[in-house]
Amino acid sequence: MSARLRAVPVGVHLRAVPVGVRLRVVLVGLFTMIATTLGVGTASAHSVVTGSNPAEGEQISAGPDRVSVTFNEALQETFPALTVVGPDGNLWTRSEPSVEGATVSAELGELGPVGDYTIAYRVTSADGHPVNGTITFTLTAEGSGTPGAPAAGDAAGDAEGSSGLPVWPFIAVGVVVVVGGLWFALRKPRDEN
Ligand SMILES: [Cu+2]
Repeated sequence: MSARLRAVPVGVHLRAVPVGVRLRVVLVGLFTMIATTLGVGTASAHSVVTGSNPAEGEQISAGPDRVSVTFNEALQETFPALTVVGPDGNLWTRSEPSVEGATVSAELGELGPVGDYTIAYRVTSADGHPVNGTITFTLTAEGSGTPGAPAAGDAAGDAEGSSGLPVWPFIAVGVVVVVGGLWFALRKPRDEN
């Protein structure tokens, strides 16, 4: 029996495999591929935020002298961005940001209207990738500070996300593989005789 199967052409051999088995093989491949794709975002080790002052979600009654965001490892010192935009839409940071070790910081001080303030940061990871994001805190008591210029859109943002790799090519390849695999698994075996 097996000797006879080994003798027939490969194409016929494949068609001898039941559709259910072929479908299972395709599904296992599909899940492997999805897992691989999801792993792409975490494979490279970007610097990760470990804390900030003020902290995410913190309620404060007065601004600290400096606003800072700290990462898990020393940053590269090139082109840091760090802004605080108030509920009035104005900039409240009073200096350019500076990087010292794992921390990027800028002068802040007295704030203004009560409400949500958003810290926006962009730094260069130790591995050379840009990392950006936002942190929001709340001022609970009105300050007497003078705001800076109106924030022009997303001051520190608009760079690519924290993952340096675009994901869509992986998704496109995945769709092609899945559609091809399903077509192969589900097509009617042709009667050879
Ligand atoms: Cu990276």
